[in-house]
Amino acid sequence: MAAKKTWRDYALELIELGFEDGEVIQKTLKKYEKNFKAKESGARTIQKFVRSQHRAETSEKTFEESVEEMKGKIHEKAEKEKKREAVVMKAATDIIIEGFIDEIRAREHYEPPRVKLSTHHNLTGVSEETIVLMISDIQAGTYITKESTGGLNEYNWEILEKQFDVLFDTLEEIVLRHKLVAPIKNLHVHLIGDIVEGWDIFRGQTQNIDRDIATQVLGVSDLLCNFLDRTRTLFEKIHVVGVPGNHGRIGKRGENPHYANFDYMVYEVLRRLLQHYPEFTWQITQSWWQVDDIYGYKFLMFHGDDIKSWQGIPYYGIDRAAKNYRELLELLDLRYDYMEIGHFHAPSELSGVTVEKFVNGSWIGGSIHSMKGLATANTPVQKLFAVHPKHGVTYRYPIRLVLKPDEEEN
Ligand SMILES: [Mn+2]
Repeated sequence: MAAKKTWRDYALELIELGFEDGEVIQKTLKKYEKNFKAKESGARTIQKFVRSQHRAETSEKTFEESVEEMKGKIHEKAEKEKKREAVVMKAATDIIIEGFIDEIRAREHYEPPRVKLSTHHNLTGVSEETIVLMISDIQAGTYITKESTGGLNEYNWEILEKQFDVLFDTLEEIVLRHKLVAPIKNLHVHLIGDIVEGWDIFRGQTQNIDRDIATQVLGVSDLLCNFLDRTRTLFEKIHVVGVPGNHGRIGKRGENPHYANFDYMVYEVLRRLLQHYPEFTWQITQSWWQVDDIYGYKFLMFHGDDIKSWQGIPYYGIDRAAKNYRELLELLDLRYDYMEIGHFHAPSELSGVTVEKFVNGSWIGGSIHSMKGLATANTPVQKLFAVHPKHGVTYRYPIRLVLKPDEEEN
């Protein structure tokens, strides 16, 4: 029995007999209509089949011929693209060149503006500057031996006396140098607390001091008085501002008012010792904070012992204190530009959105507490900076209170 013919076989027969495509589709569909679910999809299936037959007939090219043909097409396309790019480049270059030519033609009679000479090009018009010296964390009376620290640090009253000479000599050198460039007449001394070491701030402190509290107060007042007296050779006016620290407090923390403080006594003694010199002006009150105004720039200062540290690092606390004080002082319509603190013995300058913060160093360097407890010690440093009427704080110097070997011998 012959195999049953499919619609494909029928369609092929019709193609062979020379029927047109349309007729093949019509006839095949009509004959096999029942076998296709929908008429339309059946017609499409037959049409696809008929076309595939035609393609098989016509695509008689060899593989190699087809490759060659394709190569030609690709080359042709690439050539076209290259030409197009060249045309775009040329057009764009022409536009730029034409633009230059037009601009140059339009400026044939251009005259440059007259140059205005800045006063800064010669030094006759230079503004004066004011020097600020931060003094804090002297902790006068501190006694640290080389032996007890394994040679890491040494501190005593004789070293303190020599440090005052180093401070003055360095101040003099910096100021004389800058006076060659700009007039400098005013010094502002910012006393930021912990001038004395105290004697009952922490347990066992009496074993780490070489002067009792009365001699600390009077002795360091003498040294500061002598230092301030010498600054009269460099400056016409000296403004002294003072805030107390935590080492000079009397009694336990919070037991007495914050102004019951030996630092405050030192400031009062200084004011009395120097009261007959007209060069000095004093800003000493019972407040724990002060704002000094220099050319309209406001310098807020307080000691900093209320600032919290996290893992021994106070910088987040300093930042927060700066923002909080900004808000607090709005009660007095007072906006400050710079903040100065001591207490942390880690000299640094911290920038901020609006306020720059200066943290002073100490005089004693590494204490037994910092070295044994935190394995850290900072070089003894006090900060000096200049204030310019137009630019605010400009140059700044760390004054290192380190004795050279020959100074130690004397
Ligand atoms: Mn302190």
